[in-house]
Amino acid sequence: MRHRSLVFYLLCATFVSVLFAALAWAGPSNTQVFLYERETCTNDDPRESLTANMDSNFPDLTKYKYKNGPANWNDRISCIWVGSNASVKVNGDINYKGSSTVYGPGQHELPSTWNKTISSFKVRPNGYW
Ligand SMILES: [Ca+2]
Repeated sequence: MRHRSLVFYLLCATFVSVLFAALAWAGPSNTQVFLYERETCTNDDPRESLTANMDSNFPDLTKYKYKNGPANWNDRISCIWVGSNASVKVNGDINYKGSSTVYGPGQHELPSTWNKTISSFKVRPNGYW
């Protein structure tokens, strides 16, 4: 029984590892946007990215905790992966103020002018703006 339990736990551990690897590599659905701290639209920990759904509004990223700790998502986003039917409008300041730009479908490693400056954003259908 003891041996059987060990095999069972090893199989479970393998399954969970594969599942996490698959989740880490999966991109957003057609109507989602993933926003990453890293410059390459990747993460090791799901808490290192934000998921935003179609028609969602994020007026103040200071209110979204980063990794459930004291830090937040304000001025932290470096890469944006937009689903094929979505677009995202980002602003440099909270409440959709400051300069803005729109990113359509695909992966966007943010240029220096936008890297770690986003403080608010909205998700809408591609072509909305
Ligand atoms: Ca900002």
